Amino acid sequence: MKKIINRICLIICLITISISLFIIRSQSYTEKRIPDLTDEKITSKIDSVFYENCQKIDVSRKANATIVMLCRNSEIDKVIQSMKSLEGHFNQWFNYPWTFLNDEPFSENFKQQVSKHTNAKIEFGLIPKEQWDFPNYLSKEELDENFQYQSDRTILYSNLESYHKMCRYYSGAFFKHPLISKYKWYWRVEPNVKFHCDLTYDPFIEMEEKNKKYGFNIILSELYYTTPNLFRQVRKYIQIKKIQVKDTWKLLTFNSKWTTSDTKYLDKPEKDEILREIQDQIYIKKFLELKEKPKETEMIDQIIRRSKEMPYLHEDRINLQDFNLCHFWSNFEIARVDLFSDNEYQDFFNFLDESGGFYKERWGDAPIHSLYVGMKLNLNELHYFRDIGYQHDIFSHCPRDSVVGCNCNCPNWPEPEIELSKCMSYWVKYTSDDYKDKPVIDVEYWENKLTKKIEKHLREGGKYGQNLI
Ligand SMILES: Nc1nc2c(ncn2[C@@H]2O[C@H](COP(=O)(O)OP(=O)(O)OP(=O)(O)O)[C@@H](O)[C@H]2O)c(=O)[nH]1
Ligand SMILES: [Mg+2]
Repeated sequence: MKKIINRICLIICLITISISLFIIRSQSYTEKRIPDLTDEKITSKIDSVFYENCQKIDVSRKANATIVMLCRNSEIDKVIQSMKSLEGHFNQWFNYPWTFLNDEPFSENFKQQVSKHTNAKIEFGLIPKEQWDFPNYLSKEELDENFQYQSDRTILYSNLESYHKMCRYYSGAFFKHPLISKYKWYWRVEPNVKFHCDLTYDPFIEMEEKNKKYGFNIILSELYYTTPNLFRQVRKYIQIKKIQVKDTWKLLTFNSKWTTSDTKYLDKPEKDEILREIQDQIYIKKFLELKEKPKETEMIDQIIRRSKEMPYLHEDRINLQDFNLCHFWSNFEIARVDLFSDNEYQDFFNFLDESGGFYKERWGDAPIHSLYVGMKLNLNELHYFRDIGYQHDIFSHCPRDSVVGCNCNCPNWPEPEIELSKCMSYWVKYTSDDYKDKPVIDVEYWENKLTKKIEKHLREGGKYGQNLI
């Protein structure tokens, strides 16, 4: 009996210790967690979530929209996975038609299988060969040589001809397909994606009402070596066509035009740094002009150090701008078909296509759509679907229910708002209500002002190089 009582005591003790440890751990976790972007309400006059939580479903109005998926017959299981997820969280209530596109005819099995997973209309489209394949004037040898070259440099997916074709098709032609061009809106979905929250309102109707044209879910940085020449081509296009870029452009670029000077101070984006540099240059000039140099060893050291410095080489800088590599991850898009199907986009695409970047490099449709959006749309025409929990591949955005979202069931997975936060933080910064572009620094004004100050300082016996700013 005593043995049994002892055992029971031991078990109770162990349970109590475990519970206490669990409470202590979770408390210290809560205490330790530093607030990050995911705790913030990202909301401004430019863009906010359409609704913060679940809504009463209203299907009284419908948009002219489709859910589009480009896929292969062999991907049927992954296609069904995506369908089940999107139907379960959204389309079972809204019944938007599905459109499947393929460069080969869909099999009967594929058609039968997918039709079991939606009550909505389904259409299956074959992609015309001339839109899928590279133009005839490019020989197989030339294409293979380029793919092999990229593959040798270990550029992701670059040895897959089909991947290049897919990116080129999504960049330049999917919206021309008659099964897509009849719609005003599309929601792009891929095989094997997951949705983590319910979407209880109609995103197309909301986009339409708020005059939005392009909706995204994840914004991240492109792999540099997939698109080394893309930005140069886009800038060339902007110059030739004299395009006035819209304000989304700043989200995707580093602009080095901080000053009124085209050539000086390019690597110094902050005002303090630019003024310091102006001051240093004036001191050096004055010092070198002296017939008899005083024993200012600091100045001599500075001049020697500068003469040895290697300037940073900005490989892609063109017209004082760099692509910051941020782009909307286009495997999720809710957008207007005519954004891409109109002549302006077609002209832009043809220009890029002729440069050969879809085979000489591995340009993705994501940076191409994004740079076009950057050129042509203002930030208030974009929408961040923050409330849509979405997983593709290794990235999964899932909102904290406490901030936004409806019935979210978030996986324990790295959150792009934190892990990939650089591009997202630009979005937050540029869309915030109190954001103002930095005023351009008038170099001539500061050169004159600091020259006078330095001359006075030196006349009064001051030291060379002393900071007067
Ligand atoms: N019909 C067809 N669809 C393709 C082909 N290549 C890719 N796709 C589809 O195009 C979309 C993007 O292709 P993925 O291979 O998933 O490209 P990704 O998303 O960049 O790469 P992952 O990170 O591997 O998913 C998917 O919907 C694919 O099913 C192809 O050769 N034929
Ligand atoms: Mg994919």
